[in-house]
Amino acid sequence: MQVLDGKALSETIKAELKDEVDAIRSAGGKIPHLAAVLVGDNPASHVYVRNKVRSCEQVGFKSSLIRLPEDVSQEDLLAEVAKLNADEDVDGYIVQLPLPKHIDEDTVNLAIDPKKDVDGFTPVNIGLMTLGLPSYLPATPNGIMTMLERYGIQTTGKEVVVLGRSNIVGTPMSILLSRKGEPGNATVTMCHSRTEGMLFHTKRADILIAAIGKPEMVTADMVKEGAVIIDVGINRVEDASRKRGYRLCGDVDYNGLKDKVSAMTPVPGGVGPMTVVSLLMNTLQASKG
Ligand code: BQF
Repeated sequence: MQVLDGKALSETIKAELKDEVDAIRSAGGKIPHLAAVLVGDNPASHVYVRNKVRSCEQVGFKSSLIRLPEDVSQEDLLAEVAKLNADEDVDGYIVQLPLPKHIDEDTVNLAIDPKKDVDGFTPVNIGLMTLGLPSYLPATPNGIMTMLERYGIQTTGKEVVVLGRSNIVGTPMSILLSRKGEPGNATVTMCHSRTEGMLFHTKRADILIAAIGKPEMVTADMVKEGAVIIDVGINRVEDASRKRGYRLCGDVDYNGLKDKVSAMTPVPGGVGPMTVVSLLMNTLQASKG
């Protein structure tokens, strides 16, 4: 089995981005600037934002972190968003999800200037993507597309099964893989919590993409021999033997599948690092106007 090493690939792409930023700096051009808004104290969100800020440093981007308290009003958050829209030095920014329950994510999302929406979450960018027009692609699906491309995994004519229908992973992933082009041209089936007879679908998949958020839910009996497995899950499961008290595991039973499939992403070190690198690629694009 081939391990689809997202960590190593992300380092390769970051080195390429750094070369490009160095060239921009030498030419006196605009240094890409990513801002992140982090609301509250969700521990996972803190880790993710730290990963993003550190990655910016590695490639020579400027980054800004705006921290707001858990009990910030929606009005004050929207005021921060308006400030970032108006800040000419900020090329792109993200509002880290999830937001506290008293804040309406859709309202915040609609306030983000689509030109600075490097997460590709606003309706304008989702619409452009769906029409196959140039747009900022959502980070996780774009990271997976980059991974398929760089590893030379053909998708044309293949049966792809996507588990999960979220706005940020399952739905855009299905759209990207079914559109014209390579990667793309696949026959895509989307499964979700209301799918009946899931096994029928998963066993037919040449490429199985799991984005459901259930630890090790995909087991060997569910997959076809020689399939390619993309594990998007990042689940914290209790583990008393670890210093942190938990370990990360995917939506896929990696050890159970590794002798049956042809290629698979590990967790950690698979899709996660590719997600972060996609955000950097979008930010570079945003800085070029
Ligand atoms: C790794 C995310 C769910 C909900 C909101 C590297 C990341 C994760 C894992 C990371 C994620 C997941 C991010 C690894 C950003 C990916 O080595 O396996 C990087 O930082 N991610 C996010 O910002 O919001 C999320 C998952």
